[in-house]
Amino acid sequence: MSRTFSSVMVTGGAGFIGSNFIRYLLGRPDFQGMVVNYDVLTYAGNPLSLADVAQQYGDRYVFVKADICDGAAVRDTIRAHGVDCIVHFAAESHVDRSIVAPDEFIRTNIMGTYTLLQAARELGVAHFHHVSTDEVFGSLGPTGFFTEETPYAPNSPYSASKAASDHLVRAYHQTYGLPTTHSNCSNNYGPYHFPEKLIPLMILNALEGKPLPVYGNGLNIRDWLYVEDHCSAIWTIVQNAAYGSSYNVGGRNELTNIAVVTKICELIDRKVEPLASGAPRSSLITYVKDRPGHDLRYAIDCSKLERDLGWKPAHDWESGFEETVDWYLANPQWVEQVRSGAYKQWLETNYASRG
Ligand code: NAD
Ligand code: TDX
Repeated sequence: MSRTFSSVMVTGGAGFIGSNFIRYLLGRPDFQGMVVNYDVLTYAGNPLSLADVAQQYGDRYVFVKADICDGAAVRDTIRAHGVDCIVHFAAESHVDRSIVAPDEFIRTNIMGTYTLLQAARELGVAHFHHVSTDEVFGSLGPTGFFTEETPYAPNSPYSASKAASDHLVRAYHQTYGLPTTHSNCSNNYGPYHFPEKLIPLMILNALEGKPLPVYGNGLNIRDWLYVEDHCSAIWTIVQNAAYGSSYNVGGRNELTNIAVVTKICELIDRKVEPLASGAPRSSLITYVKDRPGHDLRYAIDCSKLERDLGWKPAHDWESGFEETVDWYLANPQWVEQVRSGAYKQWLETNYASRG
């Protein structure tokens, strides 16, 4: 079985993973349809991430600036563009922001997902894929992995709102027979990643000789996946997975945060001029106050996806980190654009209070 679609609506397509997914999808020979990028452009959305795609693909690519909580706009878009598949990325995605101000997470992640599901059901959209996170499963100790059977135990307002959205997707399949699939993925990294998240923040601060703020003791563990591998997993699931099924997606690349930051420092020391002091960039590492409720370890068992659908990641973390550093070095104009006044203010407030 391999499904085909004529019009895929990508919510949150101007964000980090959504923009990578649109680029991936339009570049695939097995997809000849159109892509509707539905995004309200919050601080995290950047149309510049897709400027070349808009030029290259002409009328196969449409951008609609609208909110997923606006049911009328969602319905108009589905009707106007004959949408037969929704791939739903749009979300508030930053754990630290959810701790400071949860409201927008509840609205977008829960009410927004509900609004999309309801519209998809009413208008008979053929497929709804929901993109979610491993953070819904909570925190692991030193051993074990999250599987698709792991009970939900979210610890932050972000992960709780994503858990609620996962449950709504499940309910719309079970109750109304909506043709859904859903995936829970580990931490992504790669091009177009907004520099509030660990890897791009460390790359940019290290380049500028600024402190590298590591939360707590730096021993928290994340399972890193190159963003293009997440995109290939999603497309594999959308085309082939049974309705109502869920899949875990991960890279089998478990690293402590301090190991990630140290590796980034080494890569940058190798690629650009040394700091004025002559010290290695790892000297910029600064331990700061921990994130409240900070999950110790995430690790994904993705054997179901490998076994059922034959998916495999194409990147290991060493090649992926290097490609990512190279991308940031090659794209200073993108970096300048995302560093708007509002973002600067977030950095000042968040890190000032961590001391
Ligand atoms: P992001 O913050 O970079 O992008 C989110 C996008 O959604 C932005 O373009 C933003 O403008 C848009 N958006 C936000 N609220 C909206 C609204 N109300 N209406 C329309 N558009 C809205 O996020 P990301 O890192 O690309 O994550 C995408 C999805 O993948 C999220 O659902 C996230 O939970 C999930 N996910 C992310 C990761 C990761 O490591 N980044 C890992 C697993 C799952
Ligand atoms: O400055 C920092 N210093 C630091 O030590 C930042 C921003 C983060 N960290 C730590 C916290 C985490 O242990 O690094 C780790 C990664 O942090 P984030 O990049 O904020 O990601 P995380 O909280 O793990 O969540 C990410 O992966 C899962 C995405 O933001 C989520 O959207 C996704 O669901």
